[in-house]
Amino acid sequence: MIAHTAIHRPRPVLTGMLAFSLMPACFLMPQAGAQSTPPPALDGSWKKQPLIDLFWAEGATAFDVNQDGHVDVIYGPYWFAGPDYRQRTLIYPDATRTKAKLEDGSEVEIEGFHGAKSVTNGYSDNFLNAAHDINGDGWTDYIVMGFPGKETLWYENPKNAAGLWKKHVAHDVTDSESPMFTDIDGDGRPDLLCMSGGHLGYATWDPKNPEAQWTWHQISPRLAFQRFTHGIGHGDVNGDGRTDILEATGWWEQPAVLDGKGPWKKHDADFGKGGAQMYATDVNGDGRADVITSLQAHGYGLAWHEQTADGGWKRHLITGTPESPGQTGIIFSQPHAIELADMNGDGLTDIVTGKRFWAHGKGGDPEPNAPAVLWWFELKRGGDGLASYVPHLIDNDCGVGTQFAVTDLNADGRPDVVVGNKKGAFALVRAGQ
Ligand SMILES: [Ca+2]
Ligand SMILES: [Ca+2]
Ligand SMILES: [Ca+2]
Ligand SMILES: [Ca+2]
Repeated sequence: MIAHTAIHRPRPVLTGMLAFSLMPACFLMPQAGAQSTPPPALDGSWKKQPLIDLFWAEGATAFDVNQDGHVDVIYGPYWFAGPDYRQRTLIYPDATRTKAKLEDGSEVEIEGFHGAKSVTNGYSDNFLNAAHDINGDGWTDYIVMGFPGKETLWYENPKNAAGLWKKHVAHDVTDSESPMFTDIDGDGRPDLLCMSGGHLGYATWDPKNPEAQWTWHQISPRLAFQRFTHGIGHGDVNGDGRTDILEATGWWEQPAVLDGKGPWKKHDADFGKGGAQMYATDVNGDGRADVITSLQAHGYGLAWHEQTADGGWKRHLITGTPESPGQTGIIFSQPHAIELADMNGDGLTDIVTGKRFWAHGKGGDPEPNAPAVLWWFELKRGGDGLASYVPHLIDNDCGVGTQFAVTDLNADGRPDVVVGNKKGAFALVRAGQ
């Protein structure tokens, strides 16, 4: 294994709004003209462990890479060995370097892509991650969805052998900003849900020939979908047992027979201007699937859309927009990554999301320098079709990228969170018993 040790370098100047974002929460006040609510003080219920402060990816994942019984964290070209994540080992080459200016005007070289540390905007080649044993050898492999419009790759777990992991191209044109890895066709294997060549669809691999490129199944006509299209998701919207596909302008109904002939039936709906990962799940317990999505990945608002008896949709705002505080009164911008998980073990599915840090740099999008919050929203059902969410702050200075992972890192039975973005990577572990 290739073990890396931390390299100490002079720190670049952290000026202006970045310095602001690093201030303790108690000093944070809303910026002039800003809408974001200042986050409350951290209550100690979560422990944050920064793993690296270099920008290599907008996502992260976690699985037991070396099969020692401890879940490991995977971020960009590295895996960090659990349970302390102090040893990092290379998966693919980490040769990218960028420059940052020091106070005296000199330049320093920084590992990775332009992000928080270089105070300059850039983009990585690794946007979203997933974990699955693709080749069926009993070892979990690492799936990398690259820059929007580029390849989806999978790196083959080397089963504790030394050296880089073998790279395989799964799908060459992965459009959409939130491709997902989930079972669409119901065969029990996850598929790559994305857009490609203007079509909505999914890619599957052949377990008998796992090294071959995956097969693309388009389910829509050629439309205006492109690499930077926002909002895509899945769930059984009509309760027929088959997974349907969601996007910002509606849902596509999976037919009874997947013969590849003709597009799936589209049902128009207004699920916002284009969010991130979208989910169909019954929020209020009335037996009908509802749709959870952010309304605009680079704007504001997290919402659930209640499916009414006539198949219509009623929007319930959970976090606010500049126009409305929403049910929780919590407002933050750039909800560009969303995961669902039962965070408190009560059997109801909660929402985890946060602010994408510097999606378009320190001057792009609304309030790029407001606190980089990470929240979970606890679902409460009131009966009679009522539902509401109770906000719980996880952290106020990590945010999200375009994907993150919710999984139990320390085997205490409670979900933890792994984040990768332009600030680096963080493990957020539920504290206490
Ligand atoms: Ca391990
Ligand atoms: Ca494998
Ligand atoms: Ca269905
Ligand atoms: Ca419902």
